[in-house]
Amino acid sequence: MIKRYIVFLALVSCLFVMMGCGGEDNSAPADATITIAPTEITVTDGSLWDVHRQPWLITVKDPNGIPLRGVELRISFIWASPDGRYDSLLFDVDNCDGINETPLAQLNDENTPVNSPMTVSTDEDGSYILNFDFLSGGLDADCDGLLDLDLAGDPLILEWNADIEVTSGSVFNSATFEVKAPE
Ligand SMILES: [Ca+2]
Ligand SMILES: [Ca+2]
Repeated sequence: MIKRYIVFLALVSCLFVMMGCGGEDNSAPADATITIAPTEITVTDGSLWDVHRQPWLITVKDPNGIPLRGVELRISFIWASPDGRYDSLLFDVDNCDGINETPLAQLNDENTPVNSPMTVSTDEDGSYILNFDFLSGGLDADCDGLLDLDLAGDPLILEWNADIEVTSGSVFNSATFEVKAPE
């Protein structure tokens, strides 16, 4: 008798866990809105290449503008490493020791690097701050501390772009990010 009671309790608590914490229940409702701030960033960088950080504020609200907390977000960025597609796209910008370890872009949960796509939850304000690291500037592959030049004598500057994509259930939004050389 006692055993059955324990089993029953275990079953009930499993149900509650599934209802309260189970995967899809934490997705944004279909009528919610995801905002990403800023909506667009263009970095113009002609200095020696380096890694920089850009925070993005992601917020989920219901149709009445009420922030939704505990909503699960899937954040992805195509150039973020490692994601299995661009593992070879690493750069040796730190000390020119011949070991490439800096990705073109990196998603971080606070200060912890996380693979793309990453899954996080909104806080009590319905928000999540993504720490996004990116590489910009001009190449110095020969490690002389000066911008490397192409055959025409122009500096070789990184230029790339992609969208930060945020999904929760059927709700989606994106923000554009671009790195370019000065005109
Ligand atoms: Ca290195
Ligand atoms: Ca150089």
